[in-house]
Amino acid sequence: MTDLMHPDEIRGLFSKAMSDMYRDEVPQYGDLIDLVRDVNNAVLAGDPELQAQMQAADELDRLDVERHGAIRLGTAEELSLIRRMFAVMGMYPVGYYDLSVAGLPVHSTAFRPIETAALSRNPFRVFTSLVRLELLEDRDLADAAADILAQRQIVTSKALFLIETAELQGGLTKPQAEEFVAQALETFRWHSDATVDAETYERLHDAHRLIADVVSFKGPHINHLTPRTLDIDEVQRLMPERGIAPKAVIEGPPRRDAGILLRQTSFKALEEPVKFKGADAAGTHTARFGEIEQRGVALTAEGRALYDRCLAETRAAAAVGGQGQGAGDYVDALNAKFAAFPDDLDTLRREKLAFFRYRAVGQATGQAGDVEALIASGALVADPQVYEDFLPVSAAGIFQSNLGSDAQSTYDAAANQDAFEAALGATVTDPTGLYEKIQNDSLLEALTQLGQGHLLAA
Ligand code: OOG
Ligand code: NI
Repeated sequence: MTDLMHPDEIRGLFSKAMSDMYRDEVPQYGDLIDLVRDVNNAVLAGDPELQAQMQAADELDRLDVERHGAIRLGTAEELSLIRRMFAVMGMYPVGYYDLSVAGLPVHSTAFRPIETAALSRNPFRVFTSLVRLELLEDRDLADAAADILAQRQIVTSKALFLIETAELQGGLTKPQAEEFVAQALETFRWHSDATVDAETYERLHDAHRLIADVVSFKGPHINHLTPRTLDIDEVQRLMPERGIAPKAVIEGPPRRDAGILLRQTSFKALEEPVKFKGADAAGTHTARFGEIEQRGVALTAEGRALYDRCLAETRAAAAVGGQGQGAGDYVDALNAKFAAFPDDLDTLRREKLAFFRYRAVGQATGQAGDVEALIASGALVADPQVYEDFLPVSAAGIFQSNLGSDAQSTYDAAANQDAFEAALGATVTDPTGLYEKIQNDSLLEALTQLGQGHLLAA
């Protein structure tokens, strides 16, 4: 049997190749990476406790390579092909995000690794949206868009061959993996030659800017690549000094001592020159942007319900404020409404609002009365599990801020996870179940290691 490269290693090669390509395509991305690295180093240098905790939890190494990207696809065939491509790199569809409620004609999933070891190696994720042409009111335009999409092939024939090889062989050899990465990269490259004429582009654009972005080009160009920072407020503050103008408000929860879920902010990329079919003069299109994120602890279903409630109350309060409300007012409302959310890890754990991963350190003496006693003795440590997924309200805010404020539409639509999964050719995994399993498995292993098997029955 020939040696196959581990999918984690293929994903590492691929995320590096994507990062290099995006740095060439969008120079501001390179500036942002440098800024995020500076801020992360400063945070770790100023907080030895955090540094030690991340080191012990095996979370430090991944930080420097951690990125998420986003793509938008046109057809069911494309979505299922992309699923097979990402599977070669150990990335699987997790979660279903309905964005029609936010006036966007797409629904989405995130391809990402799911095992603890794979996540600590390189948690590369791609937020992947599928356009919902069925939501367009202009049926003629929807048909025309479908015809245009039916003509493109977003995966090179070599990449397709290697995907099939991986499926048959159970993986790829090193030379095959290297060729696969080079070929897969082609799918996500930016093409300034549009596949449509300027008039068709305008019609698509009028229906929705997202539709024009998906339908008018050869493939699903990667539209942003996001590094993870340990202090998003600091990066946001420093961005203008490096010539980058972020959106006014950070999406998601407020700044807290015990960070939860995900905070994100983005900046608009430049308008890019585009050559439409049959045109001499260049047109323009805004496709790509930049984004940063800060990740906190994953929440249980109860924690998530509390988060959703606090956020809904914030948005309602900000809406009452109405026109003329500034970013400062929104942040005040956010802080006020989230006061109801416990802000220390120990309470989040005891109240079962967040997910943790347990590890044994040292020895336990005798039989402990309960898990709390083991934690108090220092023999058992509970590390917060990083939230590895996305947030639909935040994602909608990121989409909107980069599409321009004129992109507000309303769709008379409901979530349709069944249709999404039929297009995908697979079911999406429920993220909450993944965190729960990691929590339970780690507790079992740690208690066994500490000779506290009697606590497992409890
Ligand atoms: C995806 C926007 C969502 C995020 O981080 O929530 C996203 C897109 O614009 O295609 O990337
Ligand atoms: Ni993003």
